[in-house]
Amino acid sequence: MNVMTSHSDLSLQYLELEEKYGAHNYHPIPVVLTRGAGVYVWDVDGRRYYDCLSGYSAVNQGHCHPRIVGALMEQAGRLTLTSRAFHSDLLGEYARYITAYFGYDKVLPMNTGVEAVETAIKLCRRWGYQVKRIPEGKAKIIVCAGNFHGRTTTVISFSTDPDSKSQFGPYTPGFVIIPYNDTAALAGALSDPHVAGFLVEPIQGEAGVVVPDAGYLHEAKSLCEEANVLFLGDEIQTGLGRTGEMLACDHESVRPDILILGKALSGGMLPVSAVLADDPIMLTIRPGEHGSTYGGNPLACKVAIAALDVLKAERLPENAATLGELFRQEIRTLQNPHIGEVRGKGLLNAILINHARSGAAWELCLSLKDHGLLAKPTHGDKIRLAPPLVINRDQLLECVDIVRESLKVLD
Ligand code: IF1
Repeated sequence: MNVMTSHSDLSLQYLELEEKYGAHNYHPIPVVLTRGAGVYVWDVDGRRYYDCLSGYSAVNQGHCHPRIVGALMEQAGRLTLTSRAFHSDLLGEYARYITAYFGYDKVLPMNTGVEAVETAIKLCRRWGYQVKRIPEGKAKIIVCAGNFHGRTTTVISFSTDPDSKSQFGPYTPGFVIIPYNDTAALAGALSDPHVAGFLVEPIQGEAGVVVPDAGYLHEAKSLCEEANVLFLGDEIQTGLGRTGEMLACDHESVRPDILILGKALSGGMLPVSAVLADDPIMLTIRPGEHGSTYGGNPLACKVAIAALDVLKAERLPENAATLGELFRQEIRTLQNPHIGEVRGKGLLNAILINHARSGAAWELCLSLKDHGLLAKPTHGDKIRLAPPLVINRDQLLECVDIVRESLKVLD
C-alpha cells in the first residue's frame, strides 16, 4: 500500500488554477484526477485510488464503462441535439425503453437531478389543481427535515441545512417540513386537504445515509393513498442499483406515483435525469408548458439506454446487495473505537466517526487518500463509502484493509 503525504508540483499547479479562477463553492479532498476506469481513478502523478464516492452515485456502472462510452461516441458523431422543436429518432425509442424498464406510462426527460425534482414539483402541483381540485395557488408538498433534493432556489426553500439555504431568500412557499422516518407526523400533515404530494428520499444521502425504519416507506405510501396525495420518490442517489435493488423503494414494494431519477442514469457521461409517471399525472402538463433545451436530446437517450442496459446485464443491484452486506460486516468486525456506527443499504454506506477532534473525519479522509482510497465526509462526522457497483469481492476487501490501516491516523 503506497502511502503519500504531500502534493506534487504538478498537482499544485492544478489546485492553484482552480483556486484563482474557479468559484470557491466546494472544499474538495486535495487530489487532482485525470483518468478513471471501473472502480479506479488515477491522479496526475499516476497514483491509483479506489473511488468510494462514485461521483455521488453517478458512476454506479464504473468509470468510463466501455459499453456506455461506445454509445456516447457512436451518437456524438451522428446527432447530439435537435431541441424539442423537432423530433429525433431516439426520443421515442428511449421513452418506450425506460417506461417499460420501470413500469410507468410516460417519461419527461430532463438533465440534472434538481431539474427533475423541480419538474416533479410542478407536475404534482398541476395534478393537485386539475385532478384533486385544490384551490389555485394553495397546493402544498410535504418534505422531510434533513432532506437534500438539489440546489435551486425553490428546492433549497425547503432545506433544513443552513449551508444550503441561508441568505438565498426570499424562498418559495408551499412546503411543509416534517421529521424523517415519522409516519405519525406524516399522517398529521396529510390531514390538510390542500396537500398535493409527499417528496421523500428512500434513504437520506447527504444527511449521512440515514436509513428509515423497515416499513416506513410502505406505511408512508399507504397514508398518501388514503389521503389522495402523490408519493414523489427521489431516487436520484438511491436508485439504479445503489441500495441492492433497482430502486430503493423496491425493498418495500413501494411504487412512487412520481419517480425521479438522475446521476447514474447516464453512467457519469453527461447530465441525464428523468421523471416517470402515469398518464393521469403526466398529461396535466400540455405542449409548451414545461421543457428544457437539452431535455431528451439524442445523445442523452442513447447513453441512458446503454447505462440502464449495463445495470441489468451485469446484475449490479444484486452485486450491491451482496457486497454491501459484506462491507458492513467487515467494518463492524474491525471493532475500531473510532467507528461509532456503520449504516446503509447495498453499496450506499456511511461510517460515523467517534473522536474528540472535530476534524477527525476529514483527517481520516486524507489518510484514506494517502492509502489509495477516495471518500469525503458528509456533515462533519460521517464518511460516505459508496464505490461503483462493479466492485468485486477482492477489491471490496482491499478497501476494508485500507480503512483499517488509515484509521491509525486517529490513534
Ligand atoms: C452537490 C449527495 C448532495 C441528490 C438527491 C437530488 C439531487 C441530489 C437525493 C440533485 C444531488 C449531489 C449534489 C452535489 C453533492 C451530491 C449530494 F447527497 F449526493 F452527496 F449534495 F447531497 N436528489 N446530490 O443526492 O441532483 O442537481 O446535483 O444533479 O450539490 O454538492 P443534481
